Amino acid sequence: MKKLLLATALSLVAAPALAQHAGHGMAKPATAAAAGEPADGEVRRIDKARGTVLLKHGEIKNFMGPMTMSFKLKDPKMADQLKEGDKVKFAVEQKGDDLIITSISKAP
Ligand SMILES: [Cu+2]
Repeated sequence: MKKLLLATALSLVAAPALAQHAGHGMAKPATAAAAGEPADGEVRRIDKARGTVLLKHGEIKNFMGPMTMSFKLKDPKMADQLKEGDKVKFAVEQKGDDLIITSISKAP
C-alpha cells in the first residue's frame, strides 16, 4: 500500500512538467491563423547546424504566453544576422507540429 501511494505522488509531481510544454497551443488549427503576428524576443542560443534558435519570447497574441523555447528557422541563413543576447522582433508560422520563424530582425 505504501508503495502504491508513493507512485501516485510521483506521477502527480511529474505531470505538470509535461503538461507545461503540451500547453503550447500546438495542434490547435483555430489558433494557427493568429500566429503571423510579430512578437518580441531575445536570442538565447543559436544552433546553425540545426537551423534553430532558442528564444525567450513575450506573448504571441492568441497563440502562446511568454516563455523560453526553441524555434526552427524557415531559412537557416536567417541565423547569420543574429547573435546571442540580441533583442528581436519575429513572426511564427505553424507547419504541422513545427513552429517556424518566417521572419526575424533585430529590434530597434
Ligand atoms: Cu513559446
